[in-house]
Amino acid sequence: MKQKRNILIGVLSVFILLHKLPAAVADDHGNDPATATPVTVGSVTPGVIEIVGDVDYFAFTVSNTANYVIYTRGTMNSYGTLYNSSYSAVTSDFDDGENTNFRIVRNLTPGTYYVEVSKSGGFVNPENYELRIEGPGAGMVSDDHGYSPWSATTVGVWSITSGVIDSGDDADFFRFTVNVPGTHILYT
Ligand SMILES: [Ca+2]
Ligand SMILES: [Ca+2]
Ligand SMILES: [Ca+2]
Repeated sequence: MKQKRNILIGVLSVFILLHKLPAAVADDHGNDPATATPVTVGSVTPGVIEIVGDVDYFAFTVSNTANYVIYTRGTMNSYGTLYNSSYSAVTSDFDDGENTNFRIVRNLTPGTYYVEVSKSGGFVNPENYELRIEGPGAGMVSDDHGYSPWSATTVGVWSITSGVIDSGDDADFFRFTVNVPGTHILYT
C-alpha cells in the first residue's frame, strides 16, 4: 500500500514538474532589425540573453549629426554591432566598455540605426544587460561621473573634483568652459 502511494506521489511530481516547464523560452527583444525594439537616445533598456545564440535588436533614430555613445552595463560579456538604415554593419565592439561590456562611439548622421546585442564567449546561463544610448542633450550619468561627453560633470576652472573609478575600465568625463585664453593645467 505504502509502495503504491509512493509511486502515485512520484507520478504526480513528474506531472507537476512537466507542467511547470515553459513550452519555449520567451525572448525579450527581436532577433532581427524588422523586430527590433524601438528605443530613444537617452534611454536605458534592460535585456536578457536567454538562450545560446540569442541576439537582441534595438532601433533608434538620430536627428542631429553628432557623436553617439552606445554601450551596455552589467556583468554580462556583451558584443555589440551597429547597423545603418539599410542594415549594413557600421561597426562592432566587444570590450571597450566597463569590464567586458561593449562600447561604441560613432559620428552618426540623421537616420534610423539598429543595435544588435549578443553575448561574447560561451553561453552558460541566461544573463542580463542594460543597453544605453547617449547623444546630444541625452546623457545619462552611470556612476559618480558620466561615461561620455554627453553626461560629463561640469567643473570650473580652479576647481578640485573627486572621483572614483567604480569598475574595471570605468571612465569619468568632465566638462569645463574657458573664458580667459591662457594655459590651463589639468591633473589628478
Ligand atoms: Ca533576449
Ligand atoms: Ca532576441
Ligand atoms: Ca566613476
